[in-house]
Amino acid sequence: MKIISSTPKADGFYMPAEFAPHYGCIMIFPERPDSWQFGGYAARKAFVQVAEAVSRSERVTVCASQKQYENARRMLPDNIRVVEMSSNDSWARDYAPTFVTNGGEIRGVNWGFNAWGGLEDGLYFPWDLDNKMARKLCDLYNKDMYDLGNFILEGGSIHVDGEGTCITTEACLLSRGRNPMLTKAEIENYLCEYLNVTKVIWLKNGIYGDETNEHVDNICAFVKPSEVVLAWTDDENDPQYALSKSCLDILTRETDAKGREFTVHKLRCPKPVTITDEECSGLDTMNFQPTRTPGERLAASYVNFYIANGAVVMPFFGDRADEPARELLETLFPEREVIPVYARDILIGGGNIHCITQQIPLFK
Ligand code: KQY
Repeated sequence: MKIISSTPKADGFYMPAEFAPHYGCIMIFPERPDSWQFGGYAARKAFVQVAEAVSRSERVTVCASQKQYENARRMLPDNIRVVEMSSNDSWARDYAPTFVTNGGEIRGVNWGFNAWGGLEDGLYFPWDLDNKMARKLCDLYNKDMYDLGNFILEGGSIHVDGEGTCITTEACLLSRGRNPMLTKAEIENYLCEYLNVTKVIWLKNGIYGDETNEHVDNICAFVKPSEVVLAWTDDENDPQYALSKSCLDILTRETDAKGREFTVHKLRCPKPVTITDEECSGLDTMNFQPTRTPGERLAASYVNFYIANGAVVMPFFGDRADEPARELLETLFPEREVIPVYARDILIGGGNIHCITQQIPLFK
């Protein structure tokens, strides 16, 4: 394994779309008691269901701390590899490597990670163990790595079509806690060089109340080139409406890197999901402060699904919108099985199924 000082674009490597074939998937076992209620017991069960669903069609590796190793090994089926690795929390999407390919070989990209905003508006401190994971995982998989540790970016803040287009949000990438010394054009240039894209679509916002500064992976996702799903509500009085409508307007007037117009499928959100008193009582405090308050709205969206080789693993919330969302994804992914996982216990941590998974593209 070596660190490469050029860029993926210079070397003919690019980030493939999530719907392209995978070698496997990386996840991290949850345990942090100020993220996951009641010590993470229910979250671990939900993570196991996600891992099991993904493992039906691709290799899954779950990283677990020394403390949780035994639990992870006992709870996960034998076909899932468990590797002891320390982290601060469990968001593989955000700090496992972003893998790029040249159609044969793959390499990792290490972005800097500062817990979604560092000391400005980050969500925990420290984040040093998370920030080392991309390197450790490139070592584990014996893949060379581009090191862009001085540029803050989480994997959940980008989506690509594998054909030159990246979608992101201004709310996140231009936030003060990430790269305040860089202009929008400089940030875009990093995306073009390290994802090897030629067009970046800047949505303004994401999901209302999304504590990541509104990651794109909760609001909009490619289902194929020039075709996306967009989290939607028909309720004009819901603060989500204006955010989703603004995304729709941008996607309607934009074209992708190949000049194609977008087909946008509205994926209607569940009715607002709020955290209960009981759930809050199960969360540890952080610096003597509660991490959630009873009644707080959580950033629930069906767009936060993971596309595995043979499946789409999607969140269910116990809402009337669950089944229509499943039906739409079944129509859009006719060759994959849509597998729902009841994901409230993941949502309480601040993300969902896409946020806790990171795909590794197929390599030769
Ligand atoms: O990518 C994500 N959605 C992670 C959110 C982390 C929140 C920490 N509580």
